[in-house]
Amino acid sequence: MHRAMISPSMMCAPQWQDVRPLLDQMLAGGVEMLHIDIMDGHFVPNMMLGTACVRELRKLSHIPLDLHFMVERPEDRIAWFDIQPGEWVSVHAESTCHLQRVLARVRDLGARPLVALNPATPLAAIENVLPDVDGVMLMTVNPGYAGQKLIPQMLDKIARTRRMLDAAGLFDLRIEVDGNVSFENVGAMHAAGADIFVCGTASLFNSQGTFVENLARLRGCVSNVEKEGWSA
Ligand code: S6P
Ligand code: MG
Repeated sequence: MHRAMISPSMMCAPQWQDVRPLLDQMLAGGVEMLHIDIMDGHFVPNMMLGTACVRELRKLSHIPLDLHFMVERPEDRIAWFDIQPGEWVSVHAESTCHLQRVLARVRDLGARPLVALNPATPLAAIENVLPDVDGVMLMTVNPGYAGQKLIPQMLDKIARTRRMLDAAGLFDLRIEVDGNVSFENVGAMHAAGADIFVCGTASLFNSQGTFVENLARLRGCVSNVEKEGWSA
């Protein structure tokens, strides 16, 4: 089991007018990356976040960005975002017929390519690009919105993905999960093999606690699984 990494979903952050204090709390809490949802209104029925926002976040923080492209023709759009070495970049298998080419371009930029899958897309769609990626990003809800419920069969999909990677000897590849990573779900997701957690309204930006409280609670949930295993 890889050590868990936390990727706060910035589209869920309530403090956009002045994001600096939140970024300071993220840095102090050891947040590993910042999840940026890029939606074009075509691949998904929603639009956000844009190039200006990405540029601004890079100026304000050195935490690596975790860019999630939910766009048609990512081969034409990726250049707009001036991807930096060390950033994580998810490209959906469903979004382009030139998937391998786009992932290779991300790698050429010194970034870390992840291949992303919608809930209904079978794992067979990615078997030929596994040598080209640093991990697999599994949507555990249908992409487009925050605040949705986990699609239950995604837990088994996480476990099947881990088995597929291990069977291919790709032990270092990570599995990112995105959608309803709640305090209740994160343990089962981690036990199934996920190790990068995109956290939005279900946990880090849940109004039951402050960001700092929610981050501590989330780290507690994952470290329990790492120490003691998981029992539902
Ligand atoms: C949704 C997007 C996600 C959301 C995240 C929200 O299409 O890709 O990254 O921001 O899933 O999290 P939550 O906790 O509200 O489900
Ligand atoms: Mg996302």
